[in-house]
Amino acid sequence: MNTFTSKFLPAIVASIVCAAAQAAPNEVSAADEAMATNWAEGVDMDKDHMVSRAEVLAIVEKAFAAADKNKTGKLDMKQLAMMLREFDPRAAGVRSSAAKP
Ligand SMILES: [Ca+2]
Repeated sequence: MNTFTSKFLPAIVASIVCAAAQAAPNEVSAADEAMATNWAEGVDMDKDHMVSRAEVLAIVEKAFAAADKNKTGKLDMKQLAMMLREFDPRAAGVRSSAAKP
């Protein structure tokens, strides 16, 4: 696991599941499942109806690259906030723009 993955992946995964976990941490509602299905639509590149680690990492890398406007390989807090917002369905709509093919 590279530095980018080890530093950002846990925060991004937490961001993705945060909205659902706030209401009922041990249950997945139909709305939560619909949100995940909608988000996965742009992430599931091989269309096997599963989201692999590689597919998630590809989306994270794409979102990082989009947020790193000055191409330094690092994000300041504003850039990081913009990137994380891409994964928060409450802020960016049900489907993340980072997840769009
Ligand atoms: Ca897949």
